[in-house]
Amino acid sequence: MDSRLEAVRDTVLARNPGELEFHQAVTEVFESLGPVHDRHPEFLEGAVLERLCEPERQIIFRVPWTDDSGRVHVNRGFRVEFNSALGPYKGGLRFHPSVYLGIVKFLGFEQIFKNALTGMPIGGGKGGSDFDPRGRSDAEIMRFCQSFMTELYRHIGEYTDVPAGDIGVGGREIGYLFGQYKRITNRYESGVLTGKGMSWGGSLVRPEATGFGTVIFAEEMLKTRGQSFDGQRVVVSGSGNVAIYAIAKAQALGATVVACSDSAGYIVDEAGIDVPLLRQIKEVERARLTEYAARRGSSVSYVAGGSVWDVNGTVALPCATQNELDGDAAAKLVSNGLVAIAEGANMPSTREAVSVFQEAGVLFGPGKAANAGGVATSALEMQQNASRDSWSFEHTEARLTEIMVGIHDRCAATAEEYGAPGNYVLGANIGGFVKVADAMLAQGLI
Ligand code: NDP
Ligand code: 2IT
Repeated sequence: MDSRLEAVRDTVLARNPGELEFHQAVTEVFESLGPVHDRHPEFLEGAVLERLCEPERQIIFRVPWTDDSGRVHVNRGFRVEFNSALGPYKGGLRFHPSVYLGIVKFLGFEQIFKNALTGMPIGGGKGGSDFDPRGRSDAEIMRFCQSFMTELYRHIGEYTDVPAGDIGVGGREIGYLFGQYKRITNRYESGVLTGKGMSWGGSLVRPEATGFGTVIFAEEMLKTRGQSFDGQRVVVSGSGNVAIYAIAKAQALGATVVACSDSAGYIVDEAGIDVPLLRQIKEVERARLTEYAARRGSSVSYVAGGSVWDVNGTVALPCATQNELDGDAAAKLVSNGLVAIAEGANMPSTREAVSVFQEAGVLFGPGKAANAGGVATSALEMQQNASRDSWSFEHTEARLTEIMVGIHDRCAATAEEYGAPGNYVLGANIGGFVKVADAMLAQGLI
């Protein structure tokens, strides 16, 4: 790392002790930015990096709620409003027991650059709670969401901060959160949340957008080597929102997706994952992958525990969570013939894994570029809300495709411009950073 940047990075790490995922995300971005600072000394003079790493505002709050038996629980809620240089803070809410400030900050930090890359007018933020939704009834989820919003509502708004979903937060949760926001404020402010239901301000294609977008990005990478998804053997991790629609899109483009996972294990289905069955089990019944294996019959194997990355494939799409793919897993994938990997999840590959892929010449699409289709379609939802309009599936999907191809091309062109052709990590980090840094300088010392 460039020594000027290393000094700033060391200060950031010392000021944010114990936040390991945030340290990792900051280090990874800083490693790309040396050449930018050679060309743009004004970024150093304006202390852009120091300001960028300090969130504009961090909110931590108590979320008390009662379960169905009347027992009281107290969780912690977070919203980190990281950077508003390009637009209102924008980013999801994650409900998962692992959530703490370091995770919310890594996600919020990544979101700044991701949102810049989309070309849409959105700043970066993230939030969530250490609440564990697993096994909770609808009524418990509703009471939790209502309590969460009873504090959050005063910090958000269509021109201020626009949350959406992430792990553990989907259409059901956004519905309860929106209802409580509307009730408290007495405003039908559609643009305050995205990921809404189709009959009340949601956008077609938003549920599919992250997974579809990740595959569109990967297809563009493959094209640079004269290849495509057609005929590829694909391994996916996760089986939630992002994974399901990544699987659907990859198969629509002619690939066979042979495996996917949840936090308990993975399935191998050599005939290709049955997407309608997977959706029924995960989206409707909220059941586990063991159920998929049980219903699909003897052609499918379920492996409890273990790593889905033991399954060989030519394309890998990690769509579960951070640091789910380490250096050893990367080496195994490479030795099994991997050609390309695109990150549907945020920071699923460890830094060692990224090095393994890059050194092996595997096409590597980092999350902040490859999974930007979700937030980009959230911005399209905001656009529809602002004009009180709703677009067709075809039109919205065409916009998503155009945005993903644009992100791919900008990353590729930026990597080339900085003398590292094919390095999408460098392209995404520099491309996102320069846009935000220019806006921050223009807006003065704030
Ligand atoms: P979901 O809650 O719908 O699904 C999450 C999936 O990942 C589940 O299969 C879950 O398994 C698995 N998973 C979660 N945590 C772990 C863990 N610690 N270890 C192993 N598996 C785990 O979330 P999404 O699909 O929305 O999000 C997946 C990833 O994509 C996240 O990294 C998220 O930040 C990112 N992302 C999401 C976007 C969106 O629009 N939703 C946009 C861009 C990125 P289990 O059910 O067993 O917990
Ligand atoms: O990580 C992400 O980009 C998301 N969870 C989606 C954020 C959004 O505002 O749609």
